[in-house]
Formats: sequence, structure tokens, C-alpha cells
Amino acid sequence: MLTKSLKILNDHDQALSNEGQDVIQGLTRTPKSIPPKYFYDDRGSELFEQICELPEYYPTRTEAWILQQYADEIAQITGACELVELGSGSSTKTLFLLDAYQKLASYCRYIPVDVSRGILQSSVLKLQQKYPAFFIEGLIGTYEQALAKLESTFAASRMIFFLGSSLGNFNPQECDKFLGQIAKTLQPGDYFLLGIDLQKPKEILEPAYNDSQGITAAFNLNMLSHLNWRFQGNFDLNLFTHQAIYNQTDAQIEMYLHSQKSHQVSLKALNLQVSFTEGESILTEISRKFDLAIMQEQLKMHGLKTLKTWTDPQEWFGLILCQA
Ligand code: AVJ
Repeated sequence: MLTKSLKILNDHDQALSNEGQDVIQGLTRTPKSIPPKYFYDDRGSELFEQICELPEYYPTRTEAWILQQYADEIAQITGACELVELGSGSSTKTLFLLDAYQKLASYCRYIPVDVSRGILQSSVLKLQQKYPAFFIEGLIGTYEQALAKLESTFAASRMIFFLGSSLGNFNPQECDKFLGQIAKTLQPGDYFLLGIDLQKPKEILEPAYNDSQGITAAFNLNMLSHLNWRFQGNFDLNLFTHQAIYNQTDAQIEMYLHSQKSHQVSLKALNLQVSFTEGESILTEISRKFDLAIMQEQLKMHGLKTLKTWTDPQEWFGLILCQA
């Protein structure tokens, strides 16, 4: 039953031939960087779930509050439609939406997309039990793979949603490209629901990425373990430390791993040798903080018209519903 509700988009042979090219590029450049998608092996997805529960990490509970308040309204605006979630993770916040759509129509298609097989498998299983009348099919793969696959599938009406401010991981050019892909995938009349973290003082932002329990540090370092198993690497996690700073100019949190001494690392499967100097850093993530009005303009440039926006009382997080 479960195998039928999970589709693997990541064709293995193909993956082997070009997977990791982005790691090679990032680690042979100055300054060094690794794409944030490498956070999310099964262990990383688990650590991220723990981050979402941290007292300092306000985005998840703030967005969940907004969804809880307004999911019914969102469902009423769009009417019954197929729901596609990019980067679904544990789908915890999604329950508010699924409940709202269940009230609208007893039958609903929900397609969660995630790169982590473990978390997708367990969330699809849970959701099938909670919503036995729904058609639920998880897609294991990247956003690009999923969007390419969705283009060819005909659905009467569809809402793609992208929550948790995952958009913040893209730099402005990548963001533009991504929104272009979304716009291309949507048929006229389809919906896009976007959750974005909003600009706020550094005093709130920095602790959210430097929690007192060290979970975010473990999450950041886990990227190196992931590269070790995936690409036969020998990163020594003890030689790196976590850092997160808010860059006011670019309105983004930047997460780094700092090398504590000069040393060499090899990634055999990538045929790669990397040298680190003492104090050298790897940029592992940017997390941009947005302006609600500017984002609506950007969406409009891609032909996505905002129907309604919602925020929390402190205006820390925003939700935008737009239509193609
Ligand atoms: C999942 C990308 C939205 O940027 O806040 C949390 C990831 N990194 N703590 C974020 C993250 C460190 C998160 N996103």
C-alpha cells in the first residue's frame, strides 16, 4: 500500500552521473559554500523537526498560528482543488489546510514533495490513516524534479504551496527562476500559497538560528555527515563550528561552518580534495527575510496576482495566496 503512495523521481542512474556537481562547484569556489538541500538527509530532517519546536525558532509556530486561523478562508477562496506541497517535511502545519479542504469536499488529492524519503514515508502513512478518503501520493525528489513532473499531469484545479519560508534559501536570482518555474507549472486560474518570514530586529532573528540547546549547530554540522556517507567523505565534524549571523544589508541570516584549523578533506565519490585554512568558512545557508509588499510585486511580475495576504499580530510571518 505504501509503495504505491510514494513515487521516486530521482532516477538512480541519472542521479549518479551528475549528483554532487553542485558540491564540487561550491567547495572549489572562494568563499566556499554547500547547497542547503544537503541538510536534509533523514537525520537532518529529524533535526529540523526539533528546530521547529525550539522556543527561539518562532517561524514554525507563527506560520502554524496563521494557518490555524485562516485555513478555512483559504479553502473557501480557492474551492476544492488538488494540493501540491513543496518541501512538505512532516506535513504538520499542513493538517490545518487538509482539515479545511476536507470540510469543503470529502475527496481531495494531496501530493507532498520532499527529498527525504524517511520523513515522507512516515508522514504519508500518518496522513493516509487520518484522511482515508484522500488520495495521497508522496513524490521523493527535488522541487525542480517535481515541478517538471507536474507540468505534464492534468488536474482540474490545483494549489501549489510552499510554506515555512523555504523560499528564503534562494538568492534573488534563484528565487526569480523558481517563481518562474512555479508560474510555468500552474494553469491559468490555479493557486500558489507562499509562506515567508518577514524582516524583524536582529535580536529576534539571531537567537532563532543560534539556539541555546545547540540543535541548530547539530543541524548545520550534520550536513558534513551527510556528505560523508553520500560521497565517501572524511569530514571531521569536530574540526568545524556553527555560526549564524544576520546580514542587515541583504536582510538575510547566513549560516556558516568554520574550520578550526588548516586541514584537508576528501570526498572519494566526487574525486575531490578540499583544503581548508584555519578560520575558513563554508556558507551552508542563507535565510532571507522578506517584505510582504515587495514579494507581491515580484509574484505579479511572474503573472501571479495576490488575492489575499495574512500575518500574525506581530507581523513576523506572512502568507500570500495568489492566482495564475
Ligand atoms: C526551512 C529554510 C525555512 O531558513 O529558517 C532553520 C531552515 N535553518 N534553522 C530557515 C533553518 C536553520 C529554515 N528553512
